Order: sequence, then C-alpha cells, then structure tokens
Amino acid sequence: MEEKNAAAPTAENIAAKNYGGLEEEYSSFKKSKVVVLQVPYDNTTTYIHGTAAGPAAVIDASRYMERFDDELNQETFKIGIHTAEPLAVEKVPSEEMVEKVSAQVSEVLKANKLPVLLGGEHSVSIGAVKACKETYPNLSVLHFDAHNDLKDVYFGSKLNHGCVARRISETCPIVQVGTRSLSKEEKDFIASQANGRVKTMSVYDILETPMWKEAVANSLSENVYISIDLDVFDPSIMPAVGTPEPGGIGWYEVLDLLKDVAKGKKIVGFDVVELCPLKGDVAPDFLAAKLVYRLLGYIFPTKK
Ligand SMILES: [Mn+2]
Repeated sequence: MEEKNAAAPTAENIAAKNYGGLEEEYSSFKKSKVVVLQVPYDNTTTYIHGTAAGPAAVIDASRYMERFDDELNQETFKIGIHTAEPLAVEKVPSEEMVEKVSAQVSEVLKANKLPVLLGGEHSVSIGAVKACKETYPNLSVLHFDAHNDLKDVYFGSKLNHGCVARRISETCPIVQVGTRSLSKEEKDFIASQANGRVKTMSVYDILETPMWKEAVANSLSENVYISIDLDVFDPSIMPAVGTPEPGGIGWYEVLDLLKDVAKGKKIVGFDVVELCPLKGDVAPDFLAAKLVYRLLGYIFPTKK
C-alpha cells in the first residue's frame, strides 16, 4: 500500500473537526497515543473573558497547520492524535469542573495515552495534575506563566485561576517559569516556604541566569506534567490572553526549554490554557496549535 504523505492541508483535513484535521486512521481513540481534551471553562476569570472559546480556536487553527514538522523532520501526526468531545463544564462550579477533568484525565492515563488539555481558564490544570499524581507518584509540574498564581484564595474561591499553582503545590512540587506579576503575599509565600515545593524562575531570574534552562530542568522530578499559560509569552506574539503582561519570553525560548525537558524527563501530560481568541487576529490561535504539535514532536521523536 502506498504510504500517505503529509502534504499541505486538504479540503478533507479542514472538514475534519479534530485537532490537526486528521483522518480516522490517525485520530481514532484506539490507534492514538495522544488524546486532546477540550475544557471550555471560563468562570473565575477576573479581567477579560473569553477563554471558553479557546479550545475550539486551537482546533480550528490546527487543521490548517502543515503536518510535517520542519524542525524535527518528522510527521508527528502518525503517532495518532485523538480529539475528545468538549467537556460539558461551561456553567458548573469550579469543584465539579475539577472533578470532571480529573476523571477524564484518569481515563486517558488508564488507556496508556498522553492527555493534552486545551483550556479554558487555568484552573482546568488542577484536576489534571491530581489525576497524573495518582498514576505517577514521582510527579512534578513545570508551570509557564506570567503570573505566579500562588494566591490561597482569590475572589472568594480557592479554585480561582489565580490560585492554581498554590493548589498544585499542595499535590506536588512545581517549578514556575517566566513569571513577572505577583502580589506581596505571593512573594512572601515563595520566600517563606520551608519545604521548597515552589521554585520560581521569573523573567528577572532568567535575565541573570545564563544556564536558566538547565537549572529549571534539574529542578524537576522524573515524571513531569507541563502547564502552559499562554500569557507567559510576550504579548507582542500572544496578545490573546485575559491578563497580558509586558516583558514575556519568546517562542524559541519556550521551545528550547521544552525540548530539553522532553529529552531528560518523562512528560506524562500537558495543558495549554488561557487562550482568549481575538476577532480578526488568528496568529495567537496558530501559535497555540503549533505549540501543542511541536511539544508532541519533542515527546514522541520518530528519529533517534
Ligand atoms: Mn497567567
């Protein structure tokens, strides 16, 4: 049988409503190594709303991507990428959303597949980390974000998107990268931790630490869950977020770190969250779609 080529997207690819616009052969649950979970949750957002539309925008953009990865010289889609139906969480309380996400991630892990979550607001990560920790005891979290998200309670909720890293740190160690906005209380919390469960590589630390990527990779345990709040990127390339912060890190900096981590650690799952699509500017949607694809390529290299 003639092997199918990863040509430019076809009408058939674009018609498929899944991540990558993949045919059944590369997207059935059974044959896929990866399961994309869509969590269109946007209930505790504090500034600009709209992250509920994030997952659909990433899926939309992904169908127009080249399926050949030019950096890795491989056709990553051949590992099989299944896209699950969006989780019905739009109007549920945070506690219920966290439980639903956790249950779905557990299912994916049980099937020995890699869960990839598309947010939605950042609180969707809490349930995912909880599920990963149950399967992988020696887990740590690599957390990309402009914000430290270490508030204990925010707007009356412990599951607010501003509390995500604090909740995760109660489950496992967390290493934060690219942060540049926090409250005095969060700063004091980082300084006061006796157990050192939260390590932070802020943009200021990055500027002063030539070997910052090595330092981050060395802080992680054997099994790693990665959570990427898109506002870690500079707003010049990622304006489509609810709470943009100037002075973010760049595309290649994020990719280089992801590549190093994927080489040295077992990545057990990841999420890309907080995309708040902008009318008339699809570049951020494409960035998010391609970030997912490139990271999958790092996790599943087809060449040694
Ligand atoms: Mn953030």
